[in-house]
Amino acid sequence: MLDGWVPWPEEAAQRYRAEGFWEGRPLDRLLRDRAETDPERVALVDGEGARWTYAELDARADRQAAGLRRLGIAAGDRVVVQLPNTDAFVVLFFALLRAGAVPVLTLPAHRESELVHVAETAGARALAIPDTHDHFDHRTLARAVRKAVPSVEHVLVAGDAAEFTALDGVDADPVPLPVPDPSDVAVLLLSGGTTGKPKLIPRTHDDYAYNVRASARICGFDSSTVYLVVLPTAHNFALACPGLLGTLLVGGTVVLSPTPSPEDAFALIECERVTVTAVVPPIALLWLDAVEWEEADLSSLRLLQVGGSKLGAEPASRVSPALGCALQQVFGMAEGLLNYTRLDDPPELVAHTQGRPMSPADEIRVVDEDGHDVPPGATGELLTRGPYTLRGYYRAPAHNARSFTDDGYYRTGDLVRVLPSGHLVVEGRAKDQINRGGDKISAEELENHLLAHPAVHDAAVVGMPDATMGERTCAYLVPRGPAVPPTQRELAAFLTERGVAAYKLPDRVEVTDVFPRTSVGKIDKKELGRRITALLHAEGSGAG
Ligand code: OOB
Repeated sequence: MLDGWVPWPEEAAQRYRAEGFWEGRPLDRLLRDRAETDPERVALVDGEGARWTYAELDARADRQAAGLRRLGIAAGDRVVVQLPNTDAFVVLFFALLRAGAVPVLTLPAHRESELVHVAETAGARALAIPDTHDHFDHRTLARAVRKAVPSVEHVLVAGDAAEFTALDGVDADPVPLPVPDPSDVAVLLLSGGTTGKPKLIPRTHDDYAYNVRASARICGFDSSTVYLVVLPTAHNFALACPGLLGTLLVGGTVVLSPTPSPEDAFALIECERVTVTAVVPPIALLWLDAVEWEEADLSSLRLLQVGGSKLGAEPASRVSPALGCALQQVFGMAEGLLNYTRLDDPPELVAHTQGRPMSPADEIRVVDEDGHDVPPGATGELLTRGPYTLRGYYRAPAHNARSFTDDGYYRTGDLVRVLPSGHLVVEGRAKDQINRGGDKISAEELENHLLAHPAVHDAAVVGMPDATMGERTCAYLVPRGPAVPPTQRELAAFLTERGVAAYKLPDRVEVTDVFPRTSVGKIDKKELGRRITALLHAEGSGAG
């Protein structure tokens, strides 16, 4: 058993097994099963049109698993994976599971600040990267991570490996490998974070396999499903809701899009006859516009899943007419709980709600600031526990004490109300996080970086309304003494130098002499939010 994570209490675990939510099978079996029943079907197509059958994908994963073991990667070792939407990701993911190692999934956009923290927290043995991606050399990043985190012995590179190990070369004749305990951690996902640094989310074989299986059922996935991966493969939504894994589970075909741009995605939808894909709202909005000028044939598309941040009812109602497919709203989180609008829900519910819990075993509560249940239909913070929702972050006892109730409910930080049908409407957020079109930014994490700037005395990061992204990031600064406050451009350069991911750079910087304070002396972020919203309105931009 991996140490440092919080398993479900034995009583709950027994119930989840007895009721069939947990099947006691390792996660990699979903690929093996299909390789046995449908070896010649196409499992995977990449952005360049290269194709792999189930048998080929399965064999590649076996050979790489054996190679990883030969390298010295042992059962229980954590391996930080930062790969874009390529076959290398899919092969490595299954190879690591088969080697008994635990993939730690990071986004291609993450930089030194995030990767060092993640590798350190995970005590990672290895790091897997592309050579370059999106005009960035990940080998330079790997050198910095290795220097800062000595436990990282191996750097595995997809492409030109320089002084590191080429992933392509990590192959060996398959060897029998020990079967992992299905109740143990299979994968560590990254949380959006609300405090200093991102947290790691342990997902077990049992719980993640259930996540995938139940999602695939609700979303009507079957062997005719052709799923386009548009979001990063490492994101829970694209990976397992039902995503890439849900498609492989049912013997469908996964198509990898290198980017979410309408040019790339629409061409692949037409060419591969894609039936379903998942996007965040800003991409949905972009696609709704792009169908006006892009000529592609999207007639194969049956379902567009939208989630990650709130989709407005107006754009929601435009999806079906414009794209000729059904819409599904998905309100999910890497921590677990998934809410889906159902394929047979009336259009009203699909346009106006963020879905209802996936599992009959999901327990939800909506509470006020004192932790008391609100009356039915009233807005409050969503708490949840269930067969695929974590009971604690990895190696984070102090944070866990705040993020969970004594009886194991996860405090989502999301403000919701529940309709009589059981559907949830997301009304806002109680957590100190900015949701920039699905990308989550911890205000505290960014503030800590800003406070390191010599000309910054104090910093407060708030969201500002934005028509496309839902919200963007505004950094309020109090300059240090007579120092000239940094401009937005200078700050961007400073934060980039510190290894902060580009999506976290403030979209706007406002300078003030003093911060408004609450009655207990905390920075009044609600007031700062009101100020920036008023300013945007005065300027005639923003919320739209
Ligand atoms: C997904 O996962 P994360 O871990 O990046 O972010 C989770 C948070 C939620 O707590 C909520 O604040 C927000 O993202 N969120 C939504 C939403 N979907 C997620 N807020 C409003 N409306 C929605 N539909 O974002 C994620 C994971 C799996 C499936 C889908 C999304």
